[in-house]
Amino acid sequence: MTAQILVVDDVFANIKLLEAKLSSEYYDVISAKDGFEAIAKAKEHKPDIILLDVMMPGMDGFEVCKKLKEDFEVSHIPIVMVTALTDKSDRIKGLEAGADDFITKPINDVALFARVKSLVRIKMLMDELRLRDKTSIEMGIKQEASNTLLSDVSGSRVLLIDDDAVQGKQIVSKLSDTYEVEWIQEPDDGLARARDGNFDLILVSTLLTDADGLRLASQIKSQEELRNVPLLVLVDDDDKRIMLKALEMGMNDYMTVPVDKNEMIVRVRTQIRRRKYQEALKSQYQMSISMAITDALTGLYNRHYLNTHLSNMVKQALKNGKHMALMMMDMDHFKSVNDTYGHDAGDLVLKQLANLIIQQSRSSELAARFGGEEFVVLMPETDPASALAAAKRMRDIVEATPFKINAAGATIQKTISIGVASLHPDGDSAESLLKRADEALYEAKRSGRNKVTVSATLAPKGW
Ligand code: GH3
Ligand code: MG
Ligand code: MG
Repeated sequence: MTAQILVVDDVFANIKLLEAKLSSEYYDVISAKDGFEAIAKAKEHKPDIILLDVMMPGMDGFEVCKKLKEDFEVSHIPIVMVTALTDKSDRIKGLEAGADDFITKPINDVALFARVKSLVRIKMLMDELRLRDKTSIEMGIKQEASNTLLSDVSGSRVLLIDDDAVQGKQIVSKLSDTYEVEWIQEPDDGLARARDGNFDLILVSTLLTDADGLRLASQIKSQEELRNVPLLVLVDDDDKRIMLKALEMGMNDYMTVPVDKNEMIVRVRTQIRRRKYQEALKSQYQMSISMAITDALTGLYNRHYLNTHLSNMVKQALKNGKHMALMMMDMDHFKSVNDTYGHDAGDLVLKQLANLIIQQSRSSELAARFGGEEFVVLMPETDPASALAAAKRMRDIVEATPFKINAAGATIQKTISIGVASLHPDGDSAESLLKRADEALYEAKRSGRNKVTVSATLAPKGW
């Protein structure tokens, strides 16, 4: 996943510092030295995130933020305000101006990367949702874009697990204006409640007296039905080790206690919005089933939808200077399933393969049945190396999965061949991208099957 970040600061040394930090994590950085330049560059480059200094001469960060949020062209770009550590009123003003998150100077790397990563992820889902809306509107199966409504998350359900009576009460009071909060003081009850309560977000303290909060958080996160429920942990301000560990363990973000009210509101909001976008993508898919754009046997998108959406995705990626990739896969010796076990067994195998593909794909990816036993996955914002890794994972999973061939539960082993192609920044198109993937797939078959091959012609830098 690659992302472009606009860094705005009037002090050149600060820009350089952030540029060095962010580049080391492979973000693409552009910069602006004042508010006017920031607005101009935001409109020109449409970055994925803006890191905005508050204190700047001429136009301060609040005013820049407000102007950007009022401008339809750029209002969807998440803004992180870089504020002074001491000044709480900055955060209130930032919130009023529409900021999506805050970080304080001097900048702590863990905080910086956590915020940027969360926001890049949500931006990516949002972009894909907007694109699918566009495709659906073009295909005449939808009247207007719906996702603008999703930014309102008030009334969402939050579960707080914290045994500290004073701290818990403060957090509940800070969040209750906006969210419906349930507070569990007994950590032992936390897991069961998390499972049953249908929450939009879960907050777990890592400062529990008699229990290991991080372990509890990780137990919650590992429940299949809670996998997509955002989980934030409360950590001690000085405990960098726990912050890092929490993020490594897959928690969505952390907040340091005592928690600033405004910071908490935005951070909770960001995570709930991410979940809502994921759900919107899912429900769009559900809707698509009744719209004749999915394939009847497998339930995946059909070739017609794929073609329309691919062409939009390619245009968007070229316009924004983004990576994108696709994989085309085909089951090896599928005909022999039909010949040996009958056509119904073949159908059953195809359905199971489609389910595997869905399970393996991320919410922003789009899986389609391209033809008979051929499938395509579109991967927005995916660089060539990640696309190759995803294809290899898919190949491995298929090889390791027994496919049922009848109701009695008899199974067979199958493999797939995959061709991967990545978008080239100049002169590429949906047609040529598909063609290269198809050629790579052919090569994978020719070289013995159960293989992943990357398209050689027009391979972008990095191969
Ligand atoms: P290869 O490894 O070269 O891909 O060999 P293969 O046997 O998988 O490929 P081939 O293209 O020779 O055969 C594909 C077969 O898939 C032929 C066709 O009858 C069958 N097929 C296509 N669509 C369906 C379907 O919806 N259901 C079933 N059961 N079979 C299908
Ligand atoms: Mg085949
Ligand atoms: Mg085939």
